[in-house]
Amino acid sequence: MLIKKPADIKSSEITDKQLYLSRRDFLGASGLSLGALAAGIAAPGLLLGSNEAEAVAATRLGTLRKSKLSTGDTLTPYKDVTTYNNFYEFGTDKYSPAQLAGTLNTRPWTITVEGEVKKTRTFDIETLLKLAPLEERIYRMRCVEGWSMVIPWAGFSLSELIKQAEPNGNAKYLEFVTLQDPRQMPGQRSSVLDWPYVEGLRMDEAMHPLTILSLGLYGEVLPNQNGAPVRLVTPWKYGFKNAKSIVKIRFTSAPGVSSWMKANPREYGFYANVNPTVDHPRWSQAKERRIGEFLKRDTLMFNGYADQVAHLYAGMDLRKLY
Ligand SMILES: Nc1nc2c(c(=O)[nH]1)N[C@H]1C(S)=C(S)[C@@H](COP(=O)(O)O)O[C@H]1N2
Ligand SMILES: [Mo]
Repeated sequence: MLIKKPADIKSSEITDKQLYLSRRDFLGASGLSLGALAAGIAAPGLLLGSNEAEAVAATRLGTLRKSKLSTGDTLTPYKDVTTYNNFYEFGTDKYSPAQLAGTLNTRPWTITVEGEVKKTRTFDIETLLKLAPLEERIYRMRCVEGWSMVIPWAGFSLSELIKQAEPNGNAKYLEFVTLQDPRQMPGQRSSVLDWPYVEGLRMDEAMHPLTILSLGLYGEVLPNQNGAPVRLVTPWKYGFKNAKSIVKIRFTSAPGVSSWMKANPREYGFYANVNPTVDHPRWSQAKERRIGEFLKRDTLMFNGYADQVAHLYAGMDLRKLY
C-alpha cells in the first residue's frame, strides 16, 4: 500500500494545522532521528530519496516542546505566513520579501550582547540554537496595518538569553538591532527607514514568559523573509516590535528610539501594545482581518493576552504611552 505519509509532504504544501500537527506527530512517533533522515535511511513507508531527505533534515528543527502559552486558534496557512510579509529591508510591499530575501546569508551569524552587561559577549547561531530547548509557541500576531495571523513559532524564552548575558543594575531596557548590509538587503539602498532597524523593550517585557527569540516556524528553521536566522516575537504588541534578523542586543538604562519612532513619532510609540481603543492616525485598531478569513473580527486588548500582561502596565495611561 502506498500511502503518502505526512513526513513526505514538503512544507510548501502544508496548508493547515491538522496536517502540520499530524506530520509532527508522525515524526515523533516513528522515532526517526534527523540523522537517520540525513543519511537517507528509509523507514517502511518513508519514501524519500537521499537528496530530498537531506533537504528536509537541513531545515527541520527536531522535536519541539509544546507550551501552555500556545493559542488554540486555527493556524494561518504556511503559504500566507511566508509570502505576505513586512520586511522593509527587502522592499515595502508585502510580496517582495519572499521574492528577494534569498540574498540574505544566514551563516555564519552572530548576536552581540553589549551595553549594561557584565561583559560584552557574542553568541553564534549554533550556540543560540542549543541555548535552551526549543518550544513550539502558537501565537496570535497583529500588524498595526489591521491584519493578523496565527503562527506556530519555534523558539525559547528571551529570558534564557538575558540570564546568560548577565545585565548589570543599570540595565532597564533592551534594544534589538537588525543586520545592516545593503548588499544583502536591497531595501536598505533606499532611505524609507533609518537603518539599521531598531526596536526596544522594557526589561520586564523582555523577561515576560510570552516573549521569545524565534528561530523557526511550522517546525522548520525560519524562512529568510520571516527574519532568519533569529528574530523577536512579542505577541501582545504590534508586529513592528518584532525585529527580524537580529545581530545585536543592547542593554540600556533609558528607552531607545526605534526606527519607527524616528520615522513618525506621532504614529509609533515605544510600547506599541495592541489596543483596540487607541487608533493609529491612519488605521482604526478596533477590528482586524485574520488572513484567510472573510469577515473582520474584533481586536482584543493586548491581542488577547491581557490576563498575562496587563499587570505590566498598571497605572500607565495607555492613550499617552501608546
Ligand atoms: N528588520 C525588520 N523587522 C521587522 C520589520 C521590518 O521591516 N524590518 N517589519 C515588522 C512588521 S511591521 C511586522 S508586521 C512583522 C512581520 O513579521 P512576519 O513577516 O514574520 O509576519 O515584522 C516586523 N519586523
Ligand atoms: Mo506590521
